[in-house]
Amino acid sequence: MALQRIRSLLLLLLLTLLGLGLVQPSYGQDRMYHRFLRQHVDPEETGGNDTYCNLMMQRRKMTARQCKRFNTFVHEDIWNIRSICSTTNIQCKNGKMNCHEGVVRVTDCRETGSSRFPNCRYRASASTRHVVIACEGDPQLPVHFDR
Ligand code: PAX
Repeated sequence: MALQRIRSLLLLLLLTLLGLGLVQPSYGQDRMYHRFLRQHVDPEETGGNDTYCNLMMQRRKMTARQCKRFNTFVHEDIWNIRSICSTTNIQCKNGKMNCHEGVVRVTDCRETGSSRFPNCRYRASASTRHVVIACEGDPQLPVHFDR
């Protein structure tokens, strides 16, 4: 009985702290990190051709509701990508100062003019280029592909 009361009080305390914003659930950041992984990280492939983009944009669920117009896949180990988060902070397109830049191997997939949902079609462009990503949390994790 006493144990049950303590449990209820602890639950109430946790809900109060959450309500006051004193305890931050890491769920949001975790969700964004996993979305970043799904949309932008493909260490296995070197990509580079239209077939790759057509397949990967579908496989990574960026053509389910509409054709995402532009998306970059980074062909580096996740640890290399995460290490970009520890470089100097620079300004993101939205003005926030949590962006970082690095040079990585990528495939940029751009929707073609004749592409029509649900038959999304892409043109690939493979390169090694500067990218800018936004990072958040502790540890710092990539959450957004800026440019
Ligand atoms: P996103 O949707 O813009 O951002 P994307 O990779 O799916 O990214 P929600 O909850 O959805 O609103 N965001 C940020 N979080 C933290 N810190 C900063 N600075 C920040 N800026 C944005 C994913 C989430 O990150 C949040 C943002 O609000 C989202 O959270 O690019 C359009 C898409 O093209 C990709 C990247 C974008 O999709 P645009 O036109 O807005 O710049 N993309 C773009 C790409 O893959 N490669 C590229 O080279 C470029 C230029």
